[in-house]
Amino acid sequence: MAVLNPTNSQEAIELENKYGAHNYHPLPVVLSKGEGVYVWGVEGKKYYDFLSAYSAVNQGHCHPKIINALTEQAKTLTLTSRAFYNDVLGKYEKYATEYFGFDKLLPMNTGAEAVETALKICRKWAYEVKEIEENEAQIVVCENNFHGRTTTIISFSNDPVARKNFGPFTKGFIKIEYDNIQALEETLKNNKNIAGFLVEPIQGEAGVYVPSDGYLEKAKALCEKYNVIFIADEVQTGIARTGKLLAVHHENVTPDILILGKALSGGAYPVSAVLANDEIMNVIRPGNHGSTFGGNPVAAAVAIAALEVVKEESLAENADRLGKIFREELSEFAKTNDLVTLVRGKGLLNAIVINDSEDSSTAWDICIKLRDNGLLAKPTHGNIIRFAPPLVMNEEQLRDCIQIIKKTILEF
Ligand code: IF1
Repeated sequence: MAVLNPTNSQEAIELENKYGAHNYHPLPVVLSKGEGVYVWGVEGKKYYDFLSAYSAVNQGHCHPKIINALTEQAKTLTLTSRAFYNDVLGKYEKYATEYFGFDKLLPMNTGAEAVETALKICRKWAYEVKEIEENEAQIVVCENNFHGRTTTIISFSNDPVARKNFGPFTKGFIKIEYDNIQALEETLKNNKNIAGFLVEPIQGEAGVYVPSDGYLEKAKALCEKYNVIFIADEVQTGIARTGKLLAVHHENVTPDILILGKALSGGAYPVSAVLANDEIMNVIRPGNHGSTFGGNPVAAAVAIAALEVVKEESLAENADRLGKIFREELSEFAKTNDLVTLVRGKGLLNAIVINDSEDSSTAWDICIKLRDNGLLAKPTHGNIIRFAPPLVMNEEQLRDCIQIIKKTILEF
């Protein structure tokens, strides 16, 4: 019988199973507290968090500065809607546009909403600036992309589990192979109706696929050549996760439209954003787009604090340095162990590929054992385990985690 105030894992799991939609298959662990790189189970067991809520908690759990911004603003003014101005949104928009180097910011709440917003801006720009025939705009996306869960976004996904029985789908998207610059050039050369190219600088959910050096730079150059908008989805790779403020900065690429989410709030509140310069963003006029919570004072205050923490604590530099140690150590280990075939990633967005079939339970079983050994991670597709700790981790903690990972894999 489920109880209202669960005091142990079993009861908490039963409550979710009985009263919650089954749209996830969580690892069997029930968390009740988070601080920095640690989370605690409801029975008090302490874990290293090596998922960071899919890179939303880059600044560490419950960062004091971010929580203080959240609570102070929440006690003052939570929501006005955009029917009126408020005294925080403009400050946030100024701070964030200067922080990332764009003229304007359109505030939303979730990553998927920001992706949808970017698609709408791109299409409107295509009709009103590039003068593509109305309803003919095409946006190029990559195979094995992940950009969110809305009906339009899954329309251009090729993940059957994310798509099946959710049709009919939105038209106007062309899928090409990721990290294949010839495929992009062919598409842009042979089709006059291309409005934009939407790409993850590293494909996260697909299994942390890092594209070839120069791919993003060449893709941006092709977009310029064919007057196509380069849209970078940095919801997961942004905010210092890959060792630079943005993953596109590994190639000195400035996207025409930048999409942010997740760690834009440090995981304290749903905050996402679309940034662009005036010649693109000014196609949006009053009434074209909006959101009840988009740009609310709490989101604005939290995002300013979350972005300040990234700079004050040099999180990008820390992610770069610790990520190199992580990949070096685990690559060495992979040479001596036939269960781990390879390690890949950038900064503190990494993954190991397990030497077993896609449909084997080995990656999952390893994550269960990692949990027992005090570290939380979860497989992405099949036999790939993503490792993404909060960027506030220090070297001693990282080396402790590396030991836990090695010890656990050796137990198989
Ligand atoms: C789930 C992972 C999945 C994203 C990129 C947009 C969004 C995401 C690059 C949408 C969201 C989350 C969603 C969550 C699991 C996680 C995820 F890659 F991060 F691990 F699914 F692929 N662009 N990613 O990664 O942002 O609307 O969720 O705020 O849906 O299961 P959102």
